[in-house]
Amino acid sequence: MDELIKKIEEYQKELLSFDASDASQTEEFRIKFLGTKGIVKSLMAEMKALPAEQKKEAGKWINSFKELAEQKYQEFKAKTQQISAAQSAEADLTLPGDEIPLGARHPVSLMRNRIVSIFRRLGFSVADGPEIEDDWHNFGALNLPEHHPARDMQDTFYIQQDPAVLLRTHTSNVQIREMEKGKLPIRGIYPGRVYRNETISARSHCFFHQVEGLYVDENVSFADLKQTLYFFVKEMFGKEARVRFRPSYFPFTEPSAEMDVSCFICGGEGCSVCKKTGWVEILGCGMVHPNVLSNCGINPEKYTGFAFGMGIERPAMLKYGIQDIRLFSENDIRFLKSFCSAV
Ligand code: 2U9
Repeated sequence: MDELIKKIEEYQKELLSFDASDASQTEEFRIKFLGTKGIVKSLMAEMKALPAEQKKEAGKWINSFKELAEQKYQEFKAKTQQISAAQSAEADLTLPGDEIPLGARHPVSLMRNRIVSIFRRLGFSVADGPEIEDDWHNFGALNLPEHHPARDMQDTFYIQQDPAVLLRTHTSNVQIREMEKGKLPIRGIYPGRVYRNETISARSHCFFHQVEGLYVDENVSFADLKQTLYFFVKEMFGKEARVRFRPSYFPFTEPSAEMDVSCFICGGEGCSVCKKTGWVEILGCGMVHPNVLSNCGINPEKYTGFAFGMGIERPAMLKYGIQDIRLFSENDIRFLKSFCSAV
């Protein structure tokens, strides 16, 4: 199975570097990738030899490779037809120009903008930081020392020459950098792209987007956290939305909780989105762990803070009825166009 996936990745590289500038190269591409003795057919044959429980996953990989090949083939066809039409029209300058396809705001951006604008109205300011990060700002400062078991849940991508350099697994590195500046109070909201070393499927990807928030000052309490999140939920999901907190554990907050909102599709009656529970989990939160404050040079005897974090793709998938997380990063204009009127 792993070998088959590796092979698909190699073929994908080859496919992406292929360029066809005339009809015969386009046909060469079709025969090589999509022909009866082509690569897609041979992958299908290889899949048949796999044990039954691996076939489904392998099928998904092959299908998305096939879709990519078909898309590329259509692109080459359109391009080479245009070139030959232009040549035969002998550059008639009176002909109308080529239409530039217009997309629309990406659903991840739509969702991020909505979340960020609600917190901005509460006085939170927006900040961003590096996606390529060091071990301390991504893990160490957040009370996740080396060999801490919670690191396994956030396995990431490292740079071979220097294992202290990695792709951030959350936007919390930005909060650490803000706190290190030593200017208090801090009331910020931190959207951005994050990475996890996970197998790509319809439900999870090796990168996704998050929004995290942080408020550090004297006398910040769990009541402030709850009131802030209540406001967020009412603005985001409407006045009738209800919330519930469940105790949880994160190394960087204590106490910690997860927050559910009454299902915004069925209103809590029970449907396929909330798996008949009436509730949808939307974020994790808690009071910033005193060790995290100390790690950033802030006196935990004097200051307290709350923090929260939420993914963007999942609520966007639920809200816009998107079935496969991979659609977000395929850059297919038909997908984007379906959000022309969305807000
Ligand atoms: C600092 C201190 C504390 C941020 C937090 C969560 C809980 C959380 C997940 C939601 C879905 C990540 O995208 S997800 O998988 N996040 O549950 N995040 S508390 O806590 C912080 C951050 C920074 C300095």
